[in-house]
Amino acid sequence: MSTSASSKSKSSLIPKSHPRAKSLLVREKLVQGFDAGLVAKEGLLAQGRGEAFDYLLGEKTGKAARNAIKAAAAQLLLADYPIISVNGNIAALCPRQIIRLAKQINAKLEVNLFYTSEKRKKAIVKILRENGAKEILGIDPKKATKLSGIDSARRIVDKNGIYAADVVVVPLEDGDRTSALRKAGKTVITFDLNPLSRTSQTANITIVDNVTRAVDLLREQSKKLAAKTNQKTLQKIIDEFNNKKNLSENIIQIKNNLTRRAGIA
Ligand code: PTJ
Repeated sequence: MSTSASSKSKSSLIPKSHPRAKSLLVREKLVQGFDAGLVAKEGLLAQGRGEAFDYLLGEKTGKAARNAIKAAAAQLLLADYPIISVNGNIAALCPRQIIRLAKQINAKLEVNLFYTSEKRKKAIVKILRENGAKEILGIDPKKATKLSGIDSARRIVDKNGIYAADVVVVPLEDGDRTSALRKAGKTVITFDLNPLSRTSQTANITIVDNVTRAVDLLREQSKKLAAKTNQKTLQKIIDEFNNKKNLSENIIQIKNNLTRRAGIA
């Protein structure tokens, strides 16, 4: 990724020994992604919101998130035509990981932006290609069509991509499209650190975890299940998963962390 000298030097200003080095380095990825034209200004704010929830969750993948990852892996393995939607934040934070996930589950990638701009789309396509993506949907105007029930630019989808998909992965999403996708009969899987967001509450499967941790975990889980699980067992994993219950468990995890930190447990 081409980055400005200033953001490069800022990464090198974070000492490895800093107690919050990991989180600060992820933040720098976003800043570098912004400088490289991948991330919308609003994407920086979204990251800040995510960081706050990650802090409350303990900055690790909890049990509830692991269960959601397992259900998502089963759902993706049973999908006929899965698509992963890529926005600016994903392109900046984990381009290689998202491409590896797509390969593992045989899914296609579609660039779909909320704050749409041709220039940013081109930068995102470039970074995906540099990281090994062969086929990228959502960039050919001749293949564009509209998803009904949504007013934002996210309504423009690829006829051969999200429009045709049965399962759609929408990381860091806004609630409107999740709801429109559900109404269009699609199964929606999201990554969202905020268990209270409309997206989290509307998706079929919400992975309440940082994409920088969870994308690789989802790929590993998909590989594991693909190797030794039959269709009936995969369906059982999905049937036993309850998104509302899983979100409650994440909220309880936050509550327990806060109680412990307050010294009242
Ligand atoms: O690139 P674009 O134009 O498509 O725009 C992308 C953003 C992210 C700006 C857009 O989708 C947006 O405005 O999203 P929201 O409504 O701010 O929602 C983002 C959600 O993702 C919030 O609930 C955050 O808590 C959550 N989030 C932020 N960073 C992460 C995250 N979830 C998982 N991992 C993260 N790293």
